[in-house]
Amino acid sequence: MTDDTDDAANAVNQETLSNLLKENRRFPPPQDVADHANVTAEAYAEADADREAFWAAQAERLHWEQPWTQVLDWSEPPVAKWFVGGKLNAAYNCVDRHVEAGNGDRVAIHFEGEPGDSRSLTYAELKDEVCKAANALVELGVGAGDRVAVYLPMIPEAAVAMLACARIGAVHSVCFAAFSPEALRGRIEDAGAKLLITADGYHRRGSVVNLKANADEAAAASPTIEKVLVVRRTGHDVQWEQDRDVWWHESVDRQSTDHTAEGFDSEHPLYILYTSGTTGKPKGILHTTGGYLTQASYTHHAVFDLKPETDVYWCTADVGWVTGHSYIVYGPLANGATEVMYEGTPDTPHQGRFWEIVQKYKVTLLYTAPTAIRTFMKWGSAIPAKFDLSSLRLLGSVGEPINPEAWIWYRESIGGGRTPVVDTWWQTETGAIMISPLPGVTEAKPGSAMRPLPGISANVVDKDGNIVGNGHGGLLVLDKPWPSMARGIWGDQQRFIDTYWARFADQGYYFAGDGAKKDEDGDLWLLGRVDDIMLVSGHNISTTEVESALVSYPAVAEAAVVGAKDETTGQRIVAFVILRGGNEEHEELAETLRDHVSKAIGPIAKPRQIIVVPELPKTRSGKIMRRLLRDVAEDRAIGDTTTLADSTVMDLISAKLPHADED
Ligand code: 6R9
Repeated sequence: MTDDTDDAANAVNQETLSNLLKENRRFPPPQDVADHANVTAEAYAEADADREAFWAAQAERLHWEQPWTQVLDWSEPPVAKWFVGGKLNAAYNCVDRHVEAGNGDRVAIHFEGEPGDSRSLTYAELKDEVCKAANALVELGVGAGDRVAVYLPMIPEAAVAMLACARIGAVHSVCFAAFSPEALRGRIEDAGAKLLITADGYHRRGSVVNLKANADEAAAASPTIEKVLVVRRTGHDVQWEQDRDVWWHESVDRQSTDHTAEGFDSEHPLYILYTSGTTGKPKGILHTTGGYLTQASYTHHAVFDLKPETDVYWCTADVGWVTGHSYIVYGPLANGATEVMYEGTPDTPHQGRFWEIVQKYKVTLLYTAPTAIRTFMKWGSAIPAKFDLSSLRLLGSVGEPINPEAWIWYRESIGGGRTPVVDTWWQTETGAIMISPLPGVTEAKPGSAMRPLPGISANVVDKDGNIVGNGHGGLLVLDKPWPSMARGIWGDQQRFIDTYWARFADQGYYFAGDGAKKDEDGDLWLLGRVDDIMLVSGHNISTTEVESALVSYPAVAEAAVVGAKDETTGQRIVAFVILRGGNEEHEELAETLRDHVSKAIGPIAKPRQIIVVPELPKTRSGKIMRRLLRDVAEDRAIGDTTTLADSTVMDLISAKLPHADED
């Protein structure tokens, strides 16, 4: 076996996951946050006492055209029906009702373009835009149930287009503006979209991206597309299909600002969003209206502690990611928030761009991803220190496990050591946040998403579905239905069952595909995708724990580890690391890092090989694609890179290999 004599580790076998990393730092909520928190500790007990009554109370946050007759119908799992018989209009809830309540002058969106242009839309203006766009969609022949592909950059029209679809009951399918024509075409075909909404282009890293050219290529190969509605963003010359293309400013601007929002059934489809995971054909995750909007609104209120009158909220995600759907469009707008929307990248024209925006709009609530936080760590604390970030009162993280050291850096260097940090776990399939601290309640542990939110239930099980005890690792499952759960995979319900529900069919659990552990207090630590878990000498080791150990070494900003095939140990751990600014690669570095990991979590987790790289392969939502690193480590041809944000990264990494430390 191994030289690891730790009892817990010896008990580990292929059924559970090693629990190696220990973290003792604790951060109780600041008193002023606790004193005024939107949600207090009672919410957990209230929800436990009567889960359906709890969610029914949260649904009252919305305006219903017709009340529901049943909170939850779970008679045909895994397809839930929430707020059965109720009717509502998602766009009315996100826009009109705030105007009717007298808040029409409140800014909904502060838009900041990459070149520095900006504009602010009040709720009254947003309502007019959404109504005009809804009228334009109707004129273009779009009706309830039709699918509309949205291929737009981060401009307010993206939110307007989504809300206009919702307003008329059309189903939007947003595709990342960075996706290739072929990726867009495949999604249009799968959904059978009849309209494509796009833009001439957008600004990125100081240049203009010709989005229309990509849209044209996709549309030309998509027989279902009847019209292409084009927003003018950059003003550069574009190709024009006279019979097919329609300018947004010509079609939308002349419409009436009156549009009556009809109530749609609570289970009416709201959107499809494709998630590729790490492999395979993208899955069109289907979300419906009432339950989704209820949980998006409640979680945004609870987790970000939003005070709509005074807070300025900024979620840096792209609208093409589920985070943009739930926490740029539906959650914050349903709650009447004032939010920032930024078109560009964090380093254009300089590496302080995010902090300049926080300072300019006096952002109070910031929601970003670990990948961005680790990039900022790499660039160094001196950059944010040049800006006034004193407006910030809460920081959020989503997308990947946040390494404890990145959590601490975020709180210290961005939050001035005073802000709560909420690490929020959820998925495209869950629709909204599931596991997260509550900022006024939870004593946070850096790196832990802590507990399921009130009304949500999750657990950690072994491979047979037995619940593991505190101090043990295994597979994360969701064991009770929740309002914003996916209702299926568009056009492939069997795949929905096979992917998420078949594994623990006997128990009726939803299998999230993530590893997790419960610490001694029962708090949850996410350990990365199950597909990435490494098996070394009979021990299942999570990528997250080894990466977090590496990132806890001061010279390391970011790390990705993979298990590569090994004749003696099954797999050997190969680590790819990015150094923090000012640190150079040197001869002893690999040995130092190996020792550091060994001391931090144990000799079993020591990487065999350490490779310093300038960048890591990531998806458009910033997740590390370990599959590609495994190809490199096992010296194979590199697999499918179509969902990679920057296709040149793999060349940079491969170029580093001859110099790798091969001891
Ligand atoms: C919202 C979103 C879902 C997967 C999920 C998990 C990872 C997201 C996380 C996290 C650890 C967190 N993930 N948040 N892992 N801690 N706070 O990211 O949706 O793009 O569908 O990805 O992302 O692996 O299963 P999506």
